[in-house]
Amino acid sequence: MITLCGMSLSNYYNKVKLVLLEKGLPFQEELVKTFSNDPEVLAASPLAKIPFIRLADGRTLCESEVICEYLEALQPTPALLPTDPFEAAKVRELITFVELHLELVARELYGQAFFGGSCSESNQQRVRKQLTKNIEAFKRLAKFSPYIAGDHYTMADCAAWASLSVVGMATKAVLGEDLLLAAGIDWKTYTRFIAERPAVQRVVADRKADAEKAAAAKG
Ligand SMILES: N[C@@H](CCC(=O)N[C@@H](CS)C(=O)NCC(=O)O)C(=O)O
Repeated sequence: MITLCGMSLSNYYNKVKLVLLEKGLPFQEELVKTFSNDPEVLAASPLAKIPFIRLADGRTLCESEVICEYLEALQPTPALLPTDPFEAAKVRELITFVELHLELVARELYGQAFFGGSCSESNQQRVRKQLTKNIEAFKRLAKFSPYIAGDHYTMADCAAWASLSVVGMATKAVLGEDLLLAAGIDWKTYTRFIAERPAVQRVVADRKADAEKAAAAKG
């Protein structure tokens, strides 16, 4: 059985979990926190980033998109990538835009938005400028008709569902304006639509239960 390592607070963890659930692959979860120094964690994920997976024979794999591609190859149905190679590449192109050009740029704001840290005024301005440009570019690719890549649910929806809300909330919290909504990307309606899927509901319920457990433990 596959073991998914990480924590449900992580958007990348939830993206992989969503793919596992959509494909009906049996898996178990193991709590691994970020910034681990554990040699076993570093052997599996050299930058100690989550998520990573461990197979029954002990082999491990990190980087969420690499993991999702492995899962797609392992269990091709239900397909989360089109069979046409070009259309599949278009889905991957969207995932790159969501994760590299939106999420990774917005990530600089997370410390202040979610974890009580701070982001300097100059960094905020830099992030705002870069994100504003990247969001316009993303709009040229994303379809939302009704899914992000068109009329089929794909791996790009797993990535977008997991990341767009975080980008929206972080920009609202730190920059005073949800840059996605301001650019006309109605991620809230899209997220609600995607959340009709049972797999998404399970991910959301688990994340909520884990957050409540963590809050109770803090007292
Ligand atoms: N490119 C990585 C990004 C994963 C990532 O950044 N995970 C975050 C949690 S959401 C993390 O581990 N952060 C701690 C760190 O960067 O050291 C992936 O797709 O798996």
